[in-house]
Amino acid sequence: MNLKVNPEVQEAIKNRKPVVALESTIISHGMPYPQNVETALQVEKIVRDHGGIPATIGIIDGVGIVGMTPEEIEAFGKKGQDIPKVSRRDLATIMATGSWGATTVATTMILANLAGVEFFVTGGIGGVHRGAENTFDISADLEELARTNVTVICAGAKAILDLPKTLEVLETKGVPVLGYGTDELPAFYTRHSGLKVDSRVDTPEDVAKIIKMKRELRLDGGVLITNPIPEEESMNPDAINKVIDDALSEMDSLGIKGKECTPFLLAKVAEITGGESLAANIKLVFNNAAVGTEIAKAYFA
Ligand code: PSU
Ligand code: MN
Repeated sequence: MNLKVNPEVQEAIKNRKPVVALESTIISHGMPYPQNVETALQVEKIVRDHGGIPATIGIIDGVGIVGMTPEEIEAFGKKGQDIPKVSRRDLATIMATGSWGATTVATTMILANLAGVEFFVTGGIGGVHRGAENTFDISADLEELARTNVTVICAGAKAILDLPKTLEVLETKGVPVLGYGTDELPAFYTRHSGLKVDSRVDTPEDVAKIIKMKRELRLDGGVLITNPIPEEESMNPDAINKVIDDALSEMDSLGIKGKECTPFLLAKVAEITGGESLAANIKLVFNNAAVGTEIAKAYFA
């Protein structure tokens, strides 16, 4: 198999230790250098501080790497957008041709699952884009959550997406959307979307029980834990929504489509907010790393 699992990660999987997968699109396409590398390394440290084993995932020379070295993380950060963003449809081509690839939520789930990693922490998932009724732009992340047995801990989805439609698709596909300490779907930079999650969970043990029950029932697919950004780091909803609207109209006027949409919007929002959104983004990933590792620990306890 075209998969290289870091020996420490391999050993931890074998011994049912709490391994936590991390994605590389957030590094190469989601944040600028050098904050992307600093964040990725700090997230790994938070996972370790909570007693977990981090496994950052990406593709190097056609090989799926599960558990990158700090040097590899540095390379993903530095090369940035020169590394192709790889979703489900791209995966076979990128690996067959020996290319590098930054894995999205979808492909990080696929490679994590192949290696036997059951938990994955990120910032935000892809979803149904605004205007999807015309463009049909729906992230492959949703399809992957429907079929691959990996629990994903995130801060909800950004308001660059159509959040009500994203929830509807997750419902259709049978993906449990759990609110960590909240009844409301968090909207990434802010704690509130005005939308209800399926169910509120308050402890790592609550989540572990639900995941175990889902597996017992042989209901294939992921579980999505949405963990709100801490109050003190969250952004002003009116301000961020205005910025998002501006970024969306610029995207339309530039004619940006398909897989370029998400990276464009992330960069634009960071640019307009003068780094404020980037700071919030970094903090929410840290928070997810802590909660995700606690959930993985409760699951394997
Ligand atoms: N949302 C974010 N930050 C990100 C992404 C999404 O807030 O970095 C990345 C993730 O890798 C996600 C991908 O899987 O974008 C979704 O891209 P698309 O919409 O093209 O499927
Ligand atoms: Mn898309």
